[in-house]
Amino acid sequence: MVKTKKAKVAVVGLGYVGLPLLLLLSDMGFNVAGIDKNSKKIDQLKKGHLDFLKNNPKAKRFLKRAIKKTNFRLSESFEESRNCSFIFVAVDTPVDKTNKPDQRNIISASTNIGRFISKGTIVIIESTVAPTTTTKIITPLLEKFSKLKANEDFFVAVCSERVRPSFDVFSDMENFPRIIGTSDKKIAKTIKAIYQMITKGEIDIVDTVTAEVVKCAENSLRDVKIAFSNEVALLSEELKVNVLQVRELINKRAGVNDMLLPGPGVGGHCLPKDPWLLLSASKTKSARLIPAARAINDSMPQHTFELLKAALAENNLNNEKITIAVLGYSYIEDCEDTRNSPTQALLVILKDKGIYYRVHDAYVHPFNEKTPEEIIANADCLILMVAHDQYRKLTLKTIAKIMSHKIIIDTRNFYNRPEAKRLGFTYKGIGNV
Ligand code: SAJ
Repeated sequence: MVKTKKAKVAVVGLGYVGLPLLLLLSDMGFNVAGIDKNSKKIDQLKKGHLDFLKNNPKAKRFLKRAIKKTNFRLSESFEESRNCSFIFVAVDTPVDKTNKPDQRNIISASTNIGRFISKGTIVIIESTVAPTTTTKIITPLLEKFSKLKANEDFFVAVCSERVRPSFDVFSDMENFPRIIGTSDKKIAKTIKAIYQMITKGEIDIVDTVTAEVVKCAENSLRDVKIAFSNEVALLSEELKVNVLQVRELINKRAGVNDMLLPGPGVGGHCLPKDPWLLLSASKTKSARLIPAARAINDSMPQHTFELLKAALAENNLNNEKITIAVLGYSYIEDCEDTRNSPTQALLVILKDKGIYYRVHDAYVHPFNEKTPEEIIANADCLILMVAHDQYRKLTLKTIAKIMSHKIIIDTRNFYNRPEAKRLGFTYKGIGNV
């Protein structure tokens, strides 16, 4: 059993995964060091200020308690990672413009950890990495800069995070099952012991590459499932059937949530990149389904614009002098995270076509400065991009009264189409026109 009070642990990368992990470990009594290259972030945290977790009561409570402790340290220096029992690596692992893994953060973290690592330390990669990254990139760098031997002097394992930025990160962390990838069976028991202190979920132990494939493939599967729904939605529009009814009847069959929801695109920090991390490990480049799914999902903002164009034409309106009210900027409902948001892609298209738009999103500055009603008032078309709960308070009746033209592009099938029709709207939902 790991002795929490004594065990010194470090978390490298204090983002969406690393910061909650650091706060959780500190609250569990570990002697923790948080390391991040962003000095502003370090200073803010030392003052007890949170940014993306500012609305999370547990995070606020944990940080308030932690900064009073002597065994809670925050630093830009990897000096703090000396003599640790565990070092968790949670740096972000983006892909570049050509969808190739951008390994700079992982390389820099591995190099710096290597410089200070001591015998007995276990390095755990929580970042989602392309398969074989741990064995081919991370471990060799740790050996090179430490002059120590992996699986003798120090150990490396993969345990990719499974938190959802749009849910309570701590409940995910404390309940989700985890998959540990390690090449050393004896060390597996120790790593399992620490994760059993973190999560009530089941813990599986596999080899490193299998663990890396599982994490990338589970998000690739979700991306493919969403692309399937988007493709059926496009077909439904052509056949004038309601994709939501199709989905409901399909899922009713076996009571499983087989078919996901169509939408205006796939945002966030996981699904747009993890499929490319998975495929980057393939040297034969034979993959066709996963890239096709990515292309379908990335085409949905353009499809949203096509629906807008059709709706404007039906009302003898064209691009000049119209005002579009866009509801929702974040990538997912009731969340402030805007990474890869489909609305960002749509606004690029509107701007390119010279179409004037106003945006509302209560979670995202500066789109939270006006009320939804103010953004919608006198607009010619409303595009609902994110199903924020607050929009449920805005009835179609109210919307009908304040718009100049009654046109709705509903990318989340958020509104009731028959009611919209009764109120005289031109209504186009994705897969439900
Ligand atoms: N989306 C759809 N249709 C759907 C579901 C999602 O268009 O039916 C869109 C969302 O609007 C969003 C994007 O896809 O723009 C991603 O949504 P997501 O529900 O997959 O949420 P994420 O990106 O936070 O995904 C995370 C992932 N978790 C981790 O990587 C640890 C993913 O593995 C989870 O399955 C997912 O949360 C979840 O289950 O909520």
